[in-house]
This record gives sequence, structure tokens and C-alpha cells, in this order.
Amino acid sequence: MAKVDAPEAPEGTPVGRRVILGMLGLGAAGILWGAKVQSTLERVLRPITLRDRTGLTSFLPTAGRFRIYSVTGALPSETEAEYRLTVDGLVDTPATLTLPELRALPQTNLVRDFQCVTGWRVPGVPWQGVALSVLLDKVGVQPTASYLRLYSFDGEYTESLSLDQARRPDVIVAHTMQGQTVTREHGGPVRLYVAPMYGYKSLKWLQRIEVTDELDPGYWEQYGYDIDGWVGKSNGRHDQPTS
Ligand SMILES: Nc1nc2c(c(=O)[nH]1)N[C@H]1C(S)=C(S)[C@@H](COP(=O)(O)O)O[C@H]1N2
Ligand SMILES: [Mo]
Repeated sequence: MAKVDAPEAPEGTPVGRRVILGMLGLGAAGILWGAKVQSTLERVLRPITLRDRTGLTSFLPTAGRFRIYSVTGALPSETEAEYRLTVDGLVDTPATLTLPELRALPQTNLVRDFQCVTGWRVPGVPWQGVALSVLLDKVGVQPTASYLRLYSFDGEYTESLSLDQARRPDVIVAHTMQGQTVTREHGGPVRLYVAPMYGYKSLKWLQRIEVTDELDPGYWEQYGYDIDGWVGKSNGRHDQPTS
């Protein structure tokens, strides 16, 4: 399995510095671009790094690009054919959907920025998927329910949303990103995309949506990040992307 080293530090270690350390082979990188890009970057940046550590981020040709994160240190894999999404819990009719079934439901298209709480941002990313509200209506949410617990098939990452948040039109179960089926690195074949919140809410490798009556904070929320991770309003705010 491809290896992705460390998750982002809960305290919000500046990403720029971790990128640099990783590229110098000093460890501590939670980032994977693909080996070719990375080795080119190492070659180009090493001399700059040695001369000027603090000013380095402005030279990084990674501005506006995604970093690939996985808290397990690995990239789990499910083919498009074997993929299944389960929606269960406090619902009238639990459902298990294939990728073609997801594609056959009413679709939502969004073009929105993707912003990690550590400061990096990718502007204007095109997404396509099914609004969570459509899935919730399909299974029939019971009156006692008020939250969702979302599970990844990486076996470790979870997220939470209130039902009100989940019913927003800009919260989708995404199967397409930048014009292609969501890639394995980006959490494919299906991930969550919570447009109004920081990236940590956008759970990758989505496997299960459980409707519940109690709030169960997600992975990073257990390390102190806001449960309501609104971009610009919550505790991880970074006005200036670091790289
Ligand atoms: N399963 C899983 N989902 C995850 C993460 C993760 O480590 N594991 N990281 C989160 C964080 S902090 C961010 S910023 C985004 C990054 O998405 P990307 O890897 O596609 O750039 O995924 C989010 N979803
Ligand atoms: Mo993030």
C-alpha cells in the first residue's frame, strides 16, 4: 500500500514547514504528491531551503494544490465495482447503494474552494455528487434523530454533522471531483464534501452514514478542533494560507 506518513498535527503545525522537512528527508511530512513531482521539488528547492528557510513558502510551486492526508498512514482501496455506501441507524428503510445507484440519483454540482484548517486552500474545485439531504429523504429519518456519524473504510476516521448541517444544499456525497471519479488519494470512489467547513469535515473513503440521536465528535474533533468547522469562524482559522 502507498504510504502517507503523519497526519497533520492537532496544534496546527505550519504546513509549509512540514512540507519542507519532508522534502529534505528529515521526516514529519504528511504529504504525498506523487513521487515524480516530489523529487523534482526536492531538487529545485534544496538550495533555496538551505539559504532561506523562513521565506521559502513563497517559492513553493504547491500554492493552490491539494495535500493528501490519511491519518492511518495508508491509502485504503475499493474499486468502483465493489464500492458500497450504507445509510442506516434511525431511519425507516436502511439502504446500501452502489456507485451507479448514487449516480442515478438527482445530482448536485458545486464549484467551491477547498480549505484545510492548517492554511492551504485550493480555489474553485468542481465537485459532483448527491446532496446528503437526498439520501436522508430516501431512507426516511426518524423524528428522534438529530445527528449523523460518518465512517471511513480506512477503519479509523469518523466525522459528525448535525442533521441541519447535513441538509444544507452544499453538503454532498461526492463521487466526482475535478471532472473525474474521486481518486483513491482523494478518498474515492466516494467521499464527503462539506463546502462551508474546513477540509477535516470532508471525510474520505466514505463507507457508512449512521443516523443517530447523539453527537459523537469526529477524529480531529477529539483533538480539539471545532465540531462546527465553519471556514473563517471556527478555532482553526488561518487567514493567510501558509503555502
Ligand atoms: N478518511 C480520512 N478523511 C479525511 C482525512 C483523513 O486523514 N482521513 N483528512 C481530512 C483533512 S484534515 C483534509 S484537509 C482533507 C484533505 O483532503 P485531500 O487528502 O483530498 O487533500 O481530507 C479530510 N478527510
Ligand atoms: Mo485538513
